[in-house]
Amino acid sequence: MTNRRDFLQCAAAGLLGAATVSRAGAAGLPEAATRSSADMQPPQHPQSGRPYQPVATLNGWTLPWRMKNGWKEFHLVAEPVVREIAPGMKARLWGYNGQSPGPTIECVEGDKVRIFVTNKLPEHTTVHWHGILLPNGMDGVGGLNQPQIKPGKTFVYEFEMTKSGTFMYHPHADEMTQMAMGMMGFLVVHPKNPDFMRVDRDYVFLINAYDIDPGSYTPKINTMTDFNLWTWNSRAFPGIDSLVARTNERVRIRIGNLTMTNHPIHLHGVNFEVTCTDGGWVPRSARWPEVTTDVAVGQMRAIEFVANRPGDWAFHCHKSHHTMNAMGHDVPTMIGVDHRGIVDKIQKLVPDYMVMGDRGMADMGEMEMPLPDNTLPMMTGMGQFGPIEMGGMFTTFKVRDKLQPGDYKDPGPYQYPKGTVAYEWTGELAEPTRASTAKADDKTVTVIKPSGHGGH
Ligand SMILES: [Cu+2]
Repeated sequence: MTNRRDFLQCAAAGLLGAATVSRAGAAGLPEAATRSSADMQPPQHPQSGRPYQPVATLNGWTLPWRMKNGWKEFHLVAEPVVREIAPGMKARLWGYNGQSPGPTIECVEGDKVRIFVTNKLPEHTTVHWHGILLPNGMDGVGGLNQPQIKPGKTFVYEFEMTKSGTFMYHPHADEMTQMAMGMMGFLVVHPKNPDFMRVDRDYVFLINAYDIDPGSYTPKINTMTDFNLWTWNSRAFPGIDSLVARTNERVRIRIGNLTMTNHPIHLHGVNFEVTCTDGGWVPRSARWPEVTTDVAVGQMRAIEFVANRPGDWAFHCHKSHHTMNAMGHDVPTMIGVDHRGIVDKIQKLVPDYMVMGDRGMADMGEMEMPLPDNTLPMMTGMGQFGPIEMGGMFTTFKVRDKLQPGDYKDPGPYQYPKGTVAYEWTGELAEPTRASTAKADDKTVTVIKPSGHGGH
């Protein structure tokens, strides 16, 4: 829950670059609201103007705006920020208005928007408005469409929102560094007709990833694929907000991917359809049912469904390494390795030596090992039945029969009706059918023999 105390009002006088903005005829810059709390701000209904169903940004918030002579004015400040990735770990990132990702910008189809961008980074930047159809000079590719915004300067972007949909913003200047440092945000344009594509709850988040060595705070910006923190809105499970819905509500989840790899996003408990991409709304005749949708690099996918089954449903990236927190990827696979007899000998040489992973890695979910400062356990998060053994890109989608409209608080663990949870069987068991009678510890190669034939 957020309150106004999170917002530190930035006086216009404190900002630089007045000369650069005078062309826009602005008498003073609009408020540059800033926020450092990673709590989700409940959806903000518009203070005035046309109605729409506002979005809920996971562990994020919506940027306030002001109207000035028919223009909707926003103020983004590009700057270094500290982001809590999950309780126990903070990262030094770059973002906008106190956070990475930056605040979500919400407006309405037909709006004329003026976005002031103040650069408080140590190097130049620009902002590109991914997916928005606008005049070429407003597209934000440094060097190609505009000079870069030097440190201390403020630039103005002005364009009309000609279509509704889901878009992203990010720098198009020293992109590799600035995106690896967390500079990105969402831009949602609501349809002019509030009944078009109406949903009851509308969530948004960006997929991002960082490479931060345990014990350190700053991402390694040259990493191309081997990231160790897989995050949604720069948060890792168990630090990611739960999504909630009342039974039978229609829900939309808008997911943008600004990492270096694709993410197959999987939601349990429903069949959904992709209803919008960063190119626009998908016609009804072109949709099909899914339980996983791949969100490729530089893509946005909005999924929609009716939340008709109460419960605590898992919602995660299906690449299993992406539901892990910082871990040594160099840990050898020890399953089946018999340590008996050698542990004592190794411990004489290496007193802290311990056996890990000889029965699989599930023990890691319970193990309480001392961690270096500022890192996260590899597999964390507790459920009502024990460790969930997940980190990274994982959260829960909680559907409840009794939930007030506008209530986005985590309702706690699901109360399962009696007799609806998988249970231990203690009765008689028939002999199970198996592929082979060879024992797994045979030193010979296991051959799966077809049954009922002569064999070979
Ligand atoms: Cu993934």
